[in-house]
Amino acid sequence: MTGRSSFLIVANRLPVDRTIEPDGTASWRRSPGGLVTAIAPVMQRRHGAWAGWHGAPDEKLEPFEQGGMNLIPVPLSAREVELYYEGFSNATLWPLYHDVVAPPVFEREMWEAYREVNERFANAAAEAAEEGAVVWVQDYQLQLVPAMLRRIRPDLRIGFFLHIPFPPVELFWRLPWRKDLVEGLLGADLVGFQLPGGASNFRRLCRRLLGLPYKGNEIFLDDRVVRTQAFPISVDFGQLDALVRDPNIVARAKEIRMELGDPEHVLLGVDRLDYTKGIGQRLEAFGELLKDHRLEAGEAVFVQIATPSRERVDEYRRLRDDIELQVGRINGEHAQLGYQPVWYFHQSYDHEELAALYLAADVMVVTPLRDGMNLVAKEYISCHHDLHGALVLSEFAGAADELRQAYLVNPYDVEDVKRQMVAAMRATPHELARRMRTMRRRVATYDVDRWASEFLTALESPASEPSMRRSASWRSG
Ligand code: ADQ
Repeated sequence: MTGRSSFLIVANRLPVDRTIEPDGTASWRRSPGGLVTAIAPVMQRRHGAWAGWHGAPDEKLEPFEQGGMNLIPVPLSAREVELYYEGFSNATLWPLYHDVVAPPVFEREMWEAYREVNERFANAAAEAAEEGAVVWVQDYQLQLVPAMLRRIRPDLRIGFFLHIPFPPVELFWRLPWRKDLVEGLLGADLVGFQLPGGASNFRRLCRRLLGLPYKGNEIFLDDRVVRTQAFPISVDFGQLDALVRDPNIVARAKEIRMELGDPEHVLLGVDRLDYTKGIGQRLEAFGELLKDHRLEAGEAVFVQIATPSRERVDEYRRLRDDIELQVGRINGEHAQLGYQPVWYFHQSYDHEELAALYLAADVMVVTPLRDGMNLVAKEYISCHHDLHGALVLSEFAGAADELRQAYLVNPYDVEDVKRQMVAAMRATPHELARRMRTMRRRVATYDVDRWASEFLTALESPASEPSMRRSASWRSG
């Protein structure tokens, strides 16, 4: 790669995966996912670059080009993967930001590694960005980068987007390094959140922790203004909508239903195997419906796809064992020859197979205990131009703010989950179509392109003058 870039993404991972061919040669493939798709056109227009870890520890790679993107690999040692990634990011911040649904680990060694790795990302970005470039930092693994980067390169326009929830002040307060993290984020010109609630939690925290005044969306520092705002992320509606019209996908969806024994109702869950996703809660509800005979044997099957995730973190290993035990119990108690109630897959799928599964499912069950947004819910909606299909959705998923016509549930209330699952299965085609139509309109309008362009437009538009500070009230917002 030659030269510096006027537009730079900084994320924990590069948007490519390495595949090894049968003859042993390595090649890179663009990883699936909305973020890359949404940002790729901007990258091409602006000679953009992306800095991130390439996925293998203890390996230094030179910058390279792939699919029109300039990629800048940031190296991580095996120890840093353990302490910065599995440790501080996924054993400290992840549970803390998700309402402490698992106990967060507070270890100084992990924090030190997090700080050092964030410094490395900031240096890589500082080197790659041209004068006055726009730099967009992604997610909880890199919250110190905005301030570190501003210190080296005050000329840059820096944006940050948090993909997970930002917790209430009372929870964040527990973090021994709370001040460092907040100051890290305040290095950005714009801090984006999934929901207005996250943005307001952050503003309140800045006032309580650092005594900073704010007004509306703006936080006033001595010499600058930091804007905070919600930008609910979305999916590539057009691409999914076109995909499920492909006759091959339609045929595959039919085939899937036949392979499941052609039951009246196919219920589906698709998640990373994560304790925030409420997989156990929805299986419990389904198991009880069979036990109570509100569902007869053969009437409904539950397909749970659980993508392997963070398998070296203790909490995730325990979760996998728990879920697999639970699936075994339900099937043990309720299966009959020719009827298996729960089909569980601990595997990843390509997006064609996933689309066929969405199309095949009558009821999509999304029951996280806390989730920043949840793209699976929006993907399911995008796949149902037939206006068939119901979404059972947790009130604690960010997506519930937009998808009000879903069958909303409190995942902690098993009776509520059971009731709504049954309501979704028994709804008339007219009722399903009414709900689906409204939800599709929402996702089609607010797709991932719109998310990216609204964020970048806000980042590049000027904020208020710091002198506004005088009129900012300590109680406002
Ligand atoms: P995640 O916690 O990973 O994302 P989610 O938003 O549901 O959760 O995204 C998961 C993605 O992985 C979806 O696009 C889904 O299709 C895909 N996926 C899941 N299982 C799969 C499988 N078995 N095979 C292939 N693909 C699979 C975090 C936050 C979310 C937020 C997103 C984006 O936790 O709240 O919505 O970032 O900001």
